[in-house]
This record gives sequence, C-alpha cells and structure tokens, in this order.
Amino acid sequence: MSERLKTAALLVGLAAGAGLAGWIVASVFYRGRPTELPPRPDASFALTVANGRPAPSKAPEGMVWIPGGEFSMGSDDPRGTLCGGPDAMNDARPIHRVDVDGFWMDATEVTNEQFKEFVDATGYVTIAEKAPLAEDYPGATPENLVAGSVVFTPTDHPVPLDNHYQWWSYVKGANWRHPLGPDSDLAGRENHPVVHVGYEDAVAYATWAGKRLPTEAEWEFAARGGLTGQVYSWGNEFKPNGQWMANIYHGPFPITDTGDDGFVGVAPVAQFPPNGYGLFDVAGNVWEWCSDWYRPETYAILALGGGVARNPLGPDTSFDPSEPHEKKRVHRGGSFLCTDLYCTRYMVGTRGKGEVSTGSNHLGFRCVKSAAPR
Ligand SMILES: [Ca+2]
Repeated sequence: MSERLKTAALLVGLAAGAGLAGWIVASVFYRGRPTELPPRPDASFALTVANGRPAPSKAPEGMVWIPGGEFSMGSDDPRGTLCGGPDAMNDARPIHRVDVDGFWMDATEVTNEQFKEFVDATGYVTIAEKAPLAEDYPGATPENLVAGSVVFTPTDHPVPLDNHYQWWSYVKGANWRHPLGPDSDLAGRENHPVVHVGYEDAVAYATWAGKRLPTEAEWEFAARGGLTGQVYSWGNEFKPNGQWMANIYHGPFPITDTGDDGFVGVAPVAQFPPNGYGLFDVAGNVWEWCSDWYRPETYAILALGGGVARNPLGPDTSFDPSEPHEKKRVHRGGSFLCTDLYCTRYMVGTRGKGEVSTGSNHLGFRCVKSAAPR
C-alpha cells in the first residue's frame, strides 16, 4: 500500500473510531446480555437511501426485488463489541459510500433440489467430482490425486484457533451429492443449500438459470435489508425477543456444536426470519460466492477515490497476503460454523474469501438477475 493510501486509510479509520469509543465501552459492559445492546451511534454510517423505483415486473420465481440505492458499506471493528470475536477484520474498512442499481435476488441459497435440476438438464460435473490433474499438483502421488472436497471435522479436544487445518479434512468422494463424504447422500437434504461448489460451478448454474452471481456491493446492499449500519442483517440485537435469527455455531469450537439455534451443521433454507427485503439466511448457514476478486485493500481504494462508488465490480486481480499465490473471490454471509469464539462473519458488513476451485460443506451461493431495461 502506498504511503498516500496508508495515510488516507488511517484518517478515515481514526474518524470512525473516535465516535464509537463510548459505544464500545457500553457494549463491553453489556457483554453477556445479548438482548440489551445499547443503541449504536451513527458515526460512520450515513443513511441508506433506497431507490423509490418499484419492481419493474412480476418477480421471477423464488426471487425478490432489491431496489438498489445509496448506502454505507463495510463494518466497524467488531473487537470489544457484543459477540465481536477476536478479529479486527480490517478488510471491511473504511466504511464507504456505494450506490447500486436495483436487481432481483434469490430469496434463498440455491438448494440441492435446484442444483440437481441443472445437473440433470446439462450433465454438468462439478470441480469436486473430478480428480485433480497431476500437472496442477506437481509432486503429488497418484493415490492422492482423487476427487473429493473439504469437510468440517470436529476435533475431540480443545485446539488453538490459529490453524484451521485442524478442523478441515480433504475427504475423498465428498461432493455436492455426498456432502459429508461417500457414505452420505441427499436424502432428506433436498432443501439444504447445495455445497461443495467452486466458483465456476456456481457461475455455470447461474448462467444456465439465466442469472448471475451478485457483486459484493449488491450482496451487502441486499443483505442490509434497507437498514443503516446495523451489526446484523436484522438489526443490532443479536437475539431480538429471545429469537435466534441465523444458523451459526454454539458451544466450544471446534469440538461440539450444541445446536442451540435448532440446527447442528447446515440447515434447510429459510428456517429463520427473512431480512427487510425478504432474503433468508444472508447470515449464517452457508457462505455465498460473490463475483468480485478478493483483495484486502479494496475498500481503502474506493474510499480514497471519494464520493460514491457506483455499481463497483471489485478489483481486477486477486491478492490475499496470507496466501499470496491463491486466486480468491469474495465470500459473504458466514456459515453454520461462525461463532463469537472464532469467526463472527455473520455480521452483515464483514467479508470472507476463498480460492476459486475450493468448495467445502459450508460454502454455497445464491444468484441475482439484472432488471430488464425499460
Ligand atoms: Ca446452528
């Protein structure tokens, strides 16, 4: 990052931080009393101004109208806040102003049943169903070049939370038809979100369906549901009126998910209340692919440009300093594995990322469709 960019990012960060100090102190005081979070100051988020334009036509099946408009995108530093978790998540700052056009969005994550329709119609084979090519993995022995995917595997004892390889396993034969490995299948999981899909798999489905993947800005505008700068897609209270609002992880991570919200592991879609635009599960359940390449400084660059970013598409290239040789796209929304002990990315303004060919059993997607011009 250039010195000029560093200075700009620092100034924006300082301005946002000063106004939040009192709220953070109050939030710490309230820790452990999730329904009594104090009102949040609006120091860094300006009002969401949704377009007044009504839906241009009847909604395509399973989709809802997202009016688009201008909003503040990003997240405060969640450390020290209620259920804030351990991470600063600098890649979700500075909060910056964005404007997106209206569009249609799937009300739910794409389900196994929907994905099966696509595969039945096209014969499509996902990345996880194909054996890795020897030329892509020099040095790998033939017995390791076997089709499979990554599956969450609980540990049997507490482990330091600094190495995710402790709870992820490459399982031969795991793919969308066999989400937990070859001994599992889709019986009873028809209405679960499809998982073990790489980026090109998601794009292939979207193209077949006459849709596309959302940009990160579209995704966040939609997930905020018309609200301004709230912590969650439903508001600032984690559990309003005692009600669970998302499928996340409870209990000691990564040993035992106690399923307090009613679900251990992935849940069928639409089991929790929708957000203000009628979208289900934009927090928790499974992560969702967005079309943007991932870079941690994307927001800093947009903020440096000043003004309002119109329909941003993300950077032209990918870069993740923690894995600089991987090509990653943005993930959003968090999953059933998110917990305030480890990952709080079910918070609506936070970001995730993933290597484009890597699926897992907590990663899926939903599609959008541009409004027809009138
Ligand atoms: Ca759960």
